[in-house]
Amino acid sequence: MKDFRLYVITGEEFHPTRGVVEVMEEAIKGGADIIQLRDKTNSKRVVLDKARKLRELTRKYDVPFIVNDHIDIALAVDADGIHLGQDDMPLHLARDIVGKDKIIGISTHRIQEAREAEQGGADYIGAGPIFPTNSKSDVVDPVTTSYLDEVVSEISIPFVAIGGIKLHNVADVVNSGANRICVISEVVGSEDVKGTCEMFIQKIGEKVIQL
Ligand code: 3NM
Repeated sequence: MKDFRLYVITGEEFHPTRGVVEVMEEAIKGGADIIQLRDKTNSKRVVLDKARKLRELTRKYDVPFIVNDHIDIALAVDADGIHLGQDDMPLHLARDIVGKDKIIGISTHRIQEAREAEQGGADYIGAGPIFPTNSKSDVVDPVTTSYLDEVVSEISIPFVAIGGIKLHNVADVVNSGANRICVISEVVGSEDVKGTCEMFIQKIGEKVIQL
């Protein structure tokens, strides 16, 4: 898969007066280099419609497009991949359905889940929530950057740090060895989506911050 640094997931509740395509386009212009449609509330028909529009947008900018949960929708719009949680369809079945060329990402919250995802052929894992977050309802307690230390030392596939990552704390995550950051609220809830992405990209590139 194409490498990435800033993974932005949709969170429409954080921008009630603006459309999802407009907000994600600003994110891409600011440097988001992979996009996920995550919609846990709307009907399949509504999610499909958004997926179509985001597929069109991401094609225009040549940015990979991932659909959360809905394998059928991902296939219908020819998304680049799917993202699954621990309670979703098992990885091997998902792989059988989507084939070897699609990206499959898995959320992990402890090292055993990360090992299983790697052994099962996931293309990347999410590692989180690093910090407290209000963007996910059934979220586990924060795993802190100590989980990133474990992932860095044991896991070889790409991992993306997620959960409560803000401009003010991203340095801690980067200094723990994360090269790829995943964000919802701090980006899509911002007054300046593009500028916020640019600042994230800059901070991800900074690595160890001198004290
Ligand atoms: N997954 P924000 S945390 C969608 O730990 C999601 O697997 C998580 O949103 C995990 O950047 C999370 O607003 C929410 O905290 C991330």
